Amino acid sequence: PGPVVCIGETMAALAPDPVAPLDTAESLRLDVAGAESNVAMYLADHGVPARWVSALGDDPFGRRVRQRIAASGVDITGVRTDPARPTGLLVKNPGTDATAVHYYRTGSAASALGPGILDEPAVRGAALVHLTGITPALSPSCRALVERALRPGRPYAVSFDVNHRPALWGDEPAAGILLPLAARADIVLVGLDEAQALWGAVLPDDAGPDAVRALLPEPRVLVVKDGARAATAYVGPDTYTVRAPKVRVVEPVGAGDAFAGGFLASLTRYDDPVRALRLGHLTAASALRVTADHGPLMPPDRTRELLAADETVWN
Ligand code: KDG
Repeated sequence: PGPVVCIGETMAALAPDPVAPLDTAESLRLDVAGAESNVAMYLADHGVPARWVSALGDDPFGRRVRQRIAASGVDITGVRTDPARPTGLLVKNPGTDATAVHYYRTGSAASALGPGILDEPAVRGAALVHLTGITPALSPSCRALVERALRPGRPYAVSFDVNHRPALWGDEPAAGILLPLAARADIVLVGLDEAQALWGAVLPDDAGPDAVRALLPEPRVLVVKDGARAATAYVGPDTYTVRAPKVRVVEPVGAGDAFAGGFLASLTRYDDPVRALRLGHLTAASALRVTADHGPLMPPDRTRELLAADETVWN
């Protein structure tokens, strides 16, 4: 089979180091951030051929992003350089409860991507195309790209992580745009709290994973992640739930992408859904243990041991 092709924007990311609010921080750490390239990196970590397709500015941040993602073993031959537009930037502002994210990405190189990218050789051979709900919020051309990738009769399967980023949508009704897009994907990943916040108006109060499946019956595979508790996979008529292992959380950003990387890596090897959920959880733990979006996987023999172990040893 062809590679998994992850399409979406990746930015330079700045975060206070040591952790402090931006008001008082004296130094910032430079990293990269992008949901889809995070998934590509975790896929590559698991030995699954992964390609990241996007656009970057002809600038130092763009070169930094390129180098970082290529160094992770991801094929970046499908990444364009746009000399007319900059690479996007994300700045993290740690607060007492949560970290606020500030975007400087309007008019970025990636925001000018459009449906034409799907005709590029980098996408044509894909077995699976991975997209997120971030891309349709970036620009009309990016939304058209996602719409076209999900067209009926497409030559690849599509996985779609809902990834609702309220800061990107402003007054636009994200709920009504993301639901029909998700409904057309083959594999959908969504957080339970994310689904409740986004689709609360059409979900029952205290909706659980089953209510989310009732809202999204179309995708062959739907994964509803209930934070630190569990994740449930609906595969056709069958349901599988796997508890999450206990993890000492350093910073949660990137964990959803890591989960997707582990889950999809397992699915591409035709593993059963329980094993795929387990690899999702174990990969998420790698992101939870670090401040960056991407953290190192545990040693392969430890992963094998935990995948084979009874769930009770996880907690
Ligand atoms: O999933 C983590 C992402 O939120 C982060 O890497 C940045 O892609 C990003 C975005 O658009 O918020």
